[in-house]
Amino acid sequence: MRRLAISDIHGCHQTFLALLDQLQLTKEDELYILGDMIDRGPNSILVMDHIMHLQEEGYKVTALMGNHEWMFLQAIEETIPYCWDYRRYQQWVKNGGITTMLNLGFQRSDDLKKLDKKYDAFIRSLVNYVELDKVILVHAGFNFKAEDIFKDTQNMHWIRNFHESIDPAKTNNRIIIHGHSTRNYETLAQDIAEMKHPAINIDCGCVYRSRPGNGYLCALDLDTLTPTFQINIDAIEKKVEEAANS
Ligand SMILES: [Mn+2]
Repeated sequence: MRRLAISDIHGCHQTFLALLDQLQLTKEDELYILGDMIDRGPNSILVMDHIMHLQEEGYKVTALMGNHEWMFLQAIEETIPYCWDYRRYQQWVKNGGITTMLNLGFQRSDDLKKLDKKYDAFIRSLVNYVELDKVILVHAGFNFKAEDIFKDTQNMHWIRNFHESIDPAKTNNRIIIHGHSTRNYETLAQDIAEMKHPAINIDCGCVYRSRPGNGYLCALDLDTLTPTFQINIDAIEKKVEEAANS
């Protein structure tokens, strides 16, 4: 039985499947998806479909909320008629949500009223963090200025550059495993070996295929702290890649 974490798939469905194939995932394993499953990449819907499919088939898959799922949730809430304000919808669309809208065949915020209930339920089922014996899993990280880091949900989705501020007393000496801020895949193994701070960022910028040091999806074994890499194999349309790089 292994425990594995994958983060920031960002709609890269083929790459996700290829990584699962490399891992030869079994129903004994536990797989944690650390958020940002959607937006920017070619097919966010197929990524969500596959995660739901694995869960339905009896695989132990736990999905966490990233800032992109949070923005999507805000955009869905936006369609409630009496709070008619497009800012939150626009925030999501400008931050890569446009690709998810295209996948859904939607063109306007109003169309989100037609969103299949299974996606609505899936987005609302996501958890903000998971505590295991030796590690804590979260999308972005934690705000250690907070009295109780587990109550600051917004920072779990959005925080960057928190490693220097980690207070091990607040995490019970566990290692924080997270994504959200793209990092160079080539230095990941070295960073794990050195472990300057009790945190590991596994977001190797899968969707940013043309950026040096990015374009890989990573699965981290949470017991051995061994990474497995999958190069991005998704056929990303040029316009999507340009939008992702802007
Ligand atoms: Mn993110």
